[in-house]
Amino acid sequence: MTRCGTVAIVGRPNAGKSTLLNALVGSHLAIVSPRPQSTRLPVVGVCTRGDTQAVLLDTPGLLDPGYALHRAMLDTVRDALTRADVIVHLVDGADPDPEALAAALRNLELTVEPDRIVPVFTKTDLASPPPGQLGISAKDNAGIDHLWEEIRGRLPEGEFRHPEDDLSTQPLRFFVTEAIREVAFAQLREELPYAIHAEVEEFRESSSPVYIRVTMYVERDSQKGIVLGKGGAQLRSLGTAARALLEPLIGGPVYLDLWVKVLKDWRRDVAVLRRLGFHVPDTVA
Ligand SMILES: Nc1nc2c(ncn2[C@@H]2O[C@H](COP(=O)(O)OP(=O)(O)OP(=O)(O)O)[C@@H](O)[C@H]2O)c(=O)[nH]1
Ligand SMILES: [Mg+2]
Repeated sequence: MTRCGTVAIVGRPNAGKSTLLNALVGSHLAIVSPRPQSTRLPVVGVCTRGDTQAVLLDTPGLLDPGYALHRAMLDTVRDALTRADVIVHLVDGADPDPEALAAALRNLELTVEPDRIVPVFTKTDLASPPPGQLGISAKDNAGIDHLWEEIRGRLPEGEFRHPEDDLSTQPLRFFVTEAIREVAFAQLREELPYAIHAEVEEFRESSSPVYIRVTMYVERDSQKGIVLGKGGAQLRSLGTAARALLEPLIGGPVYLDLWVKVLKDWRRDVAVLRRLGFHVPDTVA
């Protein structure tokens, strides 16, 4: 009998959640950044090994919500915690906070059976886990197989929900916007990457090269100037890097047509966030 179920990957910002999803799926699906709070929407990865299929949910970091977008981010964590058969709680080896999940569950007023939770210490190439604790290093590819066995043992028996070679259930246009955010984290400084939201306006898969038009929203005029750069140089550099990430995913040449627009203070504006497709609850608990 095969096993199949949903696995939520949760933990504080920067714990290594997206890196683990990519390691399990074997593809660079989720954006990774040395800076915290890079994941905003859950990324779904499908990992099929032998008789077992795990639908992995990479979630935004557990944080105290500061503004409306944070409430939407935490709401996606709530949803993942509620749906998951198994919860992998990543504790950042470089900055451990083993109580983060318990605190988040209390704040969200959720209860979870303890045997659904697998606590995992990350970045063991930088620091050793406490005795008896499962540790992984995505950098050295250490402990991943052991973690997979822990996950597998907790998944219910059942048919696979997805074809064995599927890597995700999300549309390519989602990964287009994520690639743009990833290069924004790599190239733009300070607060600016956090102020960016990308939307695909047009996606012509039948044209050659594949034509993709994307609007990058920023919060202020001054930010628009920085994203464009002198003579448009910064925007071109973002486009070149994003294209390099996307072409392997799309499987061919891409023409990426990037535009920048101001959407004033969008991260704090509940009505705008909802229009952009974020689910913003009125309160978190
Ligand atoms: N040394 C080391 N660094 C790691 C490891 N796993 C992840 N990192 C780094 O830690 C940083 C954060 O990784 P992410 O995967 O983006 O973390 P996250 O938990 O998804 O972060 P948010 O989405 O912002 O909550 C990146 O710079 C990664 O390269 C590891 O095993 N060893
Ligand atoms: Mg992440």
